Amino acid sequence: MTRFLFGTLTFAGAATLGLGMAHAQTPDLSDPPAIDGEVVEDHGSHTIRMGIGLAESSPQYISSQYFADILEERSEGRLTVNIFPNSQLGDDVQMMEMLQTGTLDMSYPSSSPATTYVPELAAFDLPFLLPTREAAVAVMQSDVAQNMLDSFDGTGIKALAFSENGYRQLSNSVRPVETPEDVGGLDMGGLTIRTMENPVHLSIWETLGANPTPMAFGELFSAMEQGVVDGQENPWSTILTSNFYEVQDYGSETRHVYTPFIMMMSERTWESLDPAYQELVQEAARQSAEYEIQLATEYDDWSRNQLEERGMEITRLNDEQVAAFQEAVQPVYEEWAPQIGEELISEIQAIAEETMSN
Ligand code: TK8
Repeated sequence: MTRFLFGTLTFAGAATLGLGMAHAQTPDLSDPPAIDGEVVEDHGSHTIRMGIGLAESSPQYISSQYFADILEERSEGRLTVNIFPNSQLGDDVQMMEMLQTGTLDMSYPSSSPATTYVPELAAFDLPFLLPTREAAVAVMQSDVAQNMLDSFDGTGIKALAFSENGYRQLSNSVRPVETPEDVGGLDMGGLTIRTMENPVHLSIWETLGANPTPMAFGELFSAMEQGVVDGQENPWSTILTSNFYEVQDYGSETRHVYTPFIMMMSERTWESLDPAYQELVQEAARQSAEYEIQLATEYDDWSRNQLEERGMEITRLNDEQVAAFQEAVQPVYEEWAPQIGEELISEIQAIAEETMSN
């Protein structure tokens, strides 16, 4: 336990002080919950390779490190997790394929590119479906979400837990965006926007009059740098920790989609683990996912403020402007709700509404 605490403090300290005078690299982050639970007896040693898309300063990485700490602590060092950040092993789509073939043990993609395995996940891609984080978290912790995780059975992927990628915000290098017309351009020409590899997202940006270009996350920075695309959309924390602000002058607080992450393991790796280790992995995934949501929450507004401090021009939309975007993307519902399932969408809306009436 002492060793763990020391490790954590050192890490947090380095993260806070590391980048010197100019800017803090992380907000004041909650410490991870103490690691409790029994030590799992010896069932052999495993080294688990985990590839993630985001950078070392992201909530995704910091919480994955906590996952690794739980496994290591509770297996007395027999389970080791090596985390490879920054899409260095591949993008979300490639890493999921690697999980299927067993060439990678774990990954942490967005739910959006995983709709090729579990189509119901596309419910999360519907614009403005989850108006508050509380609603989003309640949905991710619901039976509806657990069913989606269970639906990975047989794909070669064991889906362990949902956590938060977060509310997506639009950034671009061309002009401030306040209205759908600013995206679609009319006489200005629509913005070329990189989207995730997901058909609902494609439909959102087509409907708004942009030129959507699906692209792997790992290629995005240089695509923006070289002007191949004008913009992209991701949570403020990603725009900050992946340094997108260096090549994007404008941001708009659109909050158009709440994207979950899903922590995943290769079914081959899962099956190679003793049931006692499986239980530990599942528990650690849940605990670290919960911690990730907390970190993502702490990062969100702080990241936006950091981006402003670093010179990004950020437009906060008023209620009318948000309503104009909601109105403009209505055709996306008409196109996709029947395919995703009206009943599923109603169930999700009911869970969301319950949190908001409390
Ligand atoms: C990271 C991705 C990313 C996602 C995207 O692996 O592709 O834009 O939001 O953060 O999952």
